[in-house]
Amino acid sequence: MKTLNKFVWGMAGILAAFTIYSCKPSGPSEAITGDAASKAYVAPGKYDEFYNIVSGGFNGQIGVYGIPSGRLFKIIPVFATFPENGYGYSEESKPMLNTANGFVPWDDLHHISLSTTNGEHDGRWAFANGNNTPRVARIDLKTFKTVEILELPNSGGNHSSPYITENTEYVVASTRFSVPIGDNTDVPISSFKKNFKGTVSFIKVDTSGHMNIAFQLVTPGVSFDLARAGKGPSHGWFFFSTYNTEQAYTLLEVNASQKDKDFIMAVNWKKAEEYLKQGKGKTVKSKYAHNVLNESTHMSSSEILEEVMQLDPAELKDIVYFIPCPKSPHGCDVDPSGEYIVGSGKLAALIPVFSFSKLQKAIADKSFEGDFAGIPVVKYESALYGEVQKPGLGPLHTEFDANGNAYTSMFVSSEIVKWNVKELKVLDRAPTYYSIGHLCVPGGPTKKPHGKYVIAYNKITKDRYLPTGPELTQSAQLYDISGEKMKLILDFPTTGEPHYAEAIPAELLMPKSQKIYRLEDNKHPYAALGEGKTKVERKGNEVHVYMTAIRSHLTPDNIEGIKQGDDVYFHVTNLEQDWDVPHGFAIKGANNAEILIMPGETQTLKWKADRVGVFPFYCTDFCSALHQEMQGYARVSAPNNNVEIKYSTGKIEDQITGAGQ
Ligand code: K7E
Ligand code: CUA
Repeated sequence: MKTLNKFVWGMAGILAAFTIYSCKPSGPSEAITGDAASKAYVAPGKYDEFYNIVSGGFNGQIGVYGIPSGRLFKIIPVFATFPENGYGYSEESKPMLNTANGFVPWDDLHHISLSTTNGEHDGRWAFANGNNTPRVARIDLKTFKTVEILELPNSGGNHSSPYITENTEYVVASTRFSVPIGDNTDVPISSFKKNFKGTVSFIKVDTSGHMNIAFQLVTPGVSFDLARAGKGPSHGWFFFSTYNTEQAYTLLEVNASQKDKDFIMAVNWKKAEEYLKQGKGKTVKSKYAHNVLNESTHMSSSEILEEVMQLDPAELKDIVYFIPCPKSPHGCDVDPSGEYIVGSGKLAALIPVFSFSKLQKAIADKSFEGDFAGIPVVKYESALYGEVQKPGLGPLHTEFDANGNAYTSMFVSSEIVKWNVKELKVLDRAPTYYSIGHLCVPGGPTKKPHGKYVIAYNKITKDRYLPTGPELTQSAQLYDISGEKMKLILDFPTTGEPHYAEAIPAELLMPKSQKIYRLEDNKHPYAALGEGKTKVERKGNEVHVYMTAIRSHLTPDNIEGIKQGDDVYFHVTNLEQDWDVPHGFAIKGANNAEILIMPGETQTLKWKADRVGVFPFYCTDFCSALHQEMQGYARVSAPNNNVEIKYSTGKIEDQITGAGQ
């Protein structure tokens, strides 16, 4: 989205008159006071009404905020290493970031989807996309931990992702950058039309949440931007916005903006399932990683898969249809009733709303205007319900409330526009500060929106916050939508660059939130389930320390017999069975990070003993009055110095005096 700026400014004509500053920064003078501000006030000790699960963009993380207070509760590392808790640094979590390209400790996370049952939030999981090295992650909302990451083969730029079907049957992920796929990928870039393909991966989610790619649709080389599943009457269908149907491969700013209309792609996935059952799929070789956290061993593992099933919609009729949509559509959103599909052409001067029932009729009547790469193109008018005229400039995304209204973000005119879905009439506008990207109404993408608020996630914050050098904070803005007019009630900073977010009522997650890991369930192979079980073992040049942590000591806290060149594995089990008492572990000179061990959990820090000496280690999380005492020493001896492995806690030996030893 950072590039959209440039893209929009590159367009001649209607948009030329606007500059990024068209919405004049007016600054703190527009401060919100009195009644409005008090709506966002959550008194000390009181809980927020909603959890806001917010993508972090280029930080590869998710931020968890309270609404209406805007308070930040947690950062969940997903595709990025996180030294704060050792994610991607501990031996247990490293496999989570494995890919067919090896260890990839970063990604660009734009969208999240909260799991649904019957089209309503069920509070089980959040899914998130990695754009760059195409991946989809699953986060468990009991522990707020990333528990699974599945890489997507034959994909470039996994942007149109992760979108879910009504009962979380599938998570769907499609490609922004078409790429050559198959056996021969060493082709001229200029052979784009012939060799470059898009793919839409349908990832099956089982009842325990585990993901596997059921099939991929191979499509013509266009860019998929966003997507939404049908619901209610349109359950069984999926809708995708596309751009670059020009199939340009250079200077897209100009070359991908030639056509007056791109497409919404409608996919009948129930039909695709039938073809799959009839054996019409083709197994294709491709390598991709599947990483899973085992919550009883606390270890993640990574497996490289070798094959994926593909379906060709040009051959297998009745799966895919294109609907013309003006102009370079970005968002593609389905209203709570499942009847209306909103395409937001970021260069269009109107918002088209398509009707699912009209689309069905158009397909039945074969009301086509032709085909695109062998796939039927439905006539625009035959699928169109109507157009919202003069909504604003640069429509991007649309969310819905429970009263038949839609809220569309306008990047260029920097506002949220409220309009009535059935009547296609603009009802209200509220400025955003500045250049809104995504927006979120709690429950907005579900069958039963919770409403109450709309939250804007902005691209520019100039003058809203204290300056912090060349880059200012990222930010969101909260509007009360309980009345007819939207009312700005809060600005709050966010981490990373927020794109899509969802908000879910606190009562759906709070009761499920896990407080500890039960020690009796800890099946970690290196766990020490009691101080009596601690030990230090040498295996060749590996030293394994089975360590425990409890307020306020580490066992063992004196370790000798490590040799220079050894790889030392500190397997630390937190023996606490009490909520909110993690212990941390860090050792001098470690080339990675600390580990933060939750109550009842075991985590491992690998440390290369690359020099001779005595090295302090300690607990990093202020856990008790004697936290500063929670420390120890590891002695590393020269390889030729005959020091036996020896370890203890609380053992006072006769003091050795004098030099040496
Ligand atoms: Cu509009 Cu990447 Cu969802 Cu950002 S995308 S705004
Ligand atoms: Cu344990 Cu500080």
